[in-house]
Amino acid sequence: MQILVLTLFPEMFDAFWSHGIMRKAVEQTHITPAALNIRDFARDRHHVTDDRPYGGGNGMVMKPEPLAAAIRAAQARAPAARTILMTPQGRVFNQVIAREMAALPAIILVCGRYEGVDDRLSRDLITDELSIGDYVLTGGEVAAMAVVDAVTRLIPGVLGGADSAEHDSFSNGLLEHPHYTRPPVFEGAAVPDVLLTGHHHNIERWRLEASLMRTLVNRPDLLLERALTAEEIDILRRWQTDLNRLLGPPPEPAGGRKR
Ligand code: 4FV
Repeated sequence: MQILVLTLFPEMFDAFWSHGIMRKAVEQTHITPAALNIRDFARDRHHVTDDRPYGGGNGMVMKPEPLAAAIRAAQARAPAARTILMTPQGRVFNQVIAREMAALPAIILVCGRYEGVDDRLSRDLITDELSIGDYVLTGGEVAAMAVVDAVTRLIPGVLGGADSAEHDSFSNGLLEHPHYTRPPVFEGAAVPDVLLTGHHHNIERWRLEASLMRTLVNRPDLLLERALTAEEIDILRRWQTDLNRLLGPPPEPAGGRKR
């Protein structure tokens, strides 16, 4: 995958591309990344890339001309690319989007700074707007790195067999089960026995129950977004029975929905 990042701080990506799985992905040409400096596309003597906002208000806005020139240069280098603006106004990035993007031949990521970029850029140069979450960053670079990291590890061949993405959080729409490694007892806390049995079916069952419980407690919204498997319903029903035994049957909600 060709990855072009447009930013005022290309040096921020030097370290990002040259460590760990990102570095291996570059060396094995699973990704061919480059960071372009938007300031190089500002034609005026002082290479100005920002200006005061029309309508007044605090802060500065990124000027359209240098950004448009930078985007067109990037699109000329990667004609098949999706051009993605990192912005809090975008679609909230998640594992499903990451999986979709991992199949693309090329992406161009536009990193804003200041209060944001002139909105006229989104008209015909930007194909997608992505947000990494409902909070405001000082720049789009950290968001772009999060997207590149999550997408690159899903490109076939990037993650070796050992650390495949199959069992990822969210790969089945649930939070991941807990992980343990040696020592078997750490500061008095033992590893769950079943994990030491080598009994794969029982281990898979334990991991599914642990994922379900974690998701039920930490992210019940995720459970409402997906269909439950027969095995998951079986587990939840058993917990429901245990809870009913503990609490007694729930009072009949007036006209409530029965599963
Ligand atoms: C952001 C986000 C984000 C907004 C103004 C950069 C900042 C500044 N990008 N997901 N959340 N961007 O906060 O992607 O230009």
